[in-house]
Amino acid sequence: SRVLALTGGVGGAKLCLGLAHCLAGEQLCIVANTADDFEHLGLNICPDLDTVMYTLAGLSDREKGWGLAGESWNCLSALEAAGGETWFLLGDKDIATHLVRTGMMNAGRSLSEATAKLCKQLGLNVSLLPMSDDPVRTMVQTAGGELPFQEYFVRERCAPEVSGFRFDGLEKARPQPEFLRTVEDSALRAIIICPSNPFVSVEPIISLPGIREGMASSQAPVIAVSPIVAGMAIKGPAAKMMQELSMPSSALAVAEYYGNLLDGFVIDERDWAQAEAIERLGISVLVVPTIMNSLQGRIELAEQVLEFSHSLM
Ligand code: FO1
Ligand code: CA
Repeated sequence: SRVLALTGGVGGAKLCLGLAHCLAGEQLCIVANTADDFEHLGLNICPDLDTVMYTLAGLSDREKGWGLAGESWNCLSALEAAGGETWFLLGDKDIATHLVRTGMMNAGRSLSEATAKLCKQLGLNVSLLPMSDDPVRTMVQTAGGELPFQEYFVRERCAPEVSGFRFDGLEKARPQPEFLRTVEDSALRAIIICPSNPFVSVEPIISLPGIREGMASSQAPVIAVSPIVAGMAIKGPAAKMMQELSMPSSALAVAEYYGNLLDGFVIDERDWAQAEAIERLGISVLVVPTIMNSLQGRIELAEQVLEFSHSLM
């Protein structure tokens, strides 16, 4: 019996690491968002897959949460001197990942095959899957027009006011086959929505054809961990986006957004006062410390989420 975790980048990756410590490799299936992937300088770049992969391998940069620790930036400096685009920071070691993936995909292999190869090279034994092998691209709608996600996020530093999102390619994209099989697996133990951005990390994954339906009809409990604590996002623009979309930036608003997809919702102890209102939505609530600053914190939260899911079976 397996656990399925749906995740974006930095915040979600921390919980995935905790889950990987609590479960045997074959018991955990991690599915990462690929809607913030993009093609840049001829490379296929998959920020969320790489963030999860580097985090699980213990190689991620602690401070930034993305990229590799101990990185050097010689290529970026040379790129600048050569008049190339340098707004997206690519470290020398990270570039090797993009070269292997791009090479495989240009030779006709799928993103799943490239991801499996990269994970194997790092000695990972959990299954980390892209949500789809078909390209899906988040377009951020702003007053000044639509921006591809990385241009909004990195180049414009999330400054433009957001009015909505469009996931280019989503209707035609098929969920990754093992992902779909896992959602439909009658022996599935839990579906965990990691503390990632609900609008740009989780929404594309659960909107893939068949996934929302599969989650709703699964006998496995669906549990989300709130990415909003005390009105703020732990990382990234989730709280800013909620304000711009005229939603309160609260754990309750995240629970309302996911709605009846959820059986359980995990909120931080600082938000204990919202538990009652969330339970009135018909969603069970677990109140615990959710800030994962250490490996121990990540493992403890993962243990508590798994125990909670068991109680909801
Ligand atoms: N995030 C940034 O804020 N600035 C960057 O220059 C940047 C480069 C980068 C390179 C490789 C990679 O895997 C991730 C990178 N990220 C960078 C993070 C990335 O933009 C993610 O999409 C966000 O963390 C949101 O999930
Ligand atoms: Ca259910």
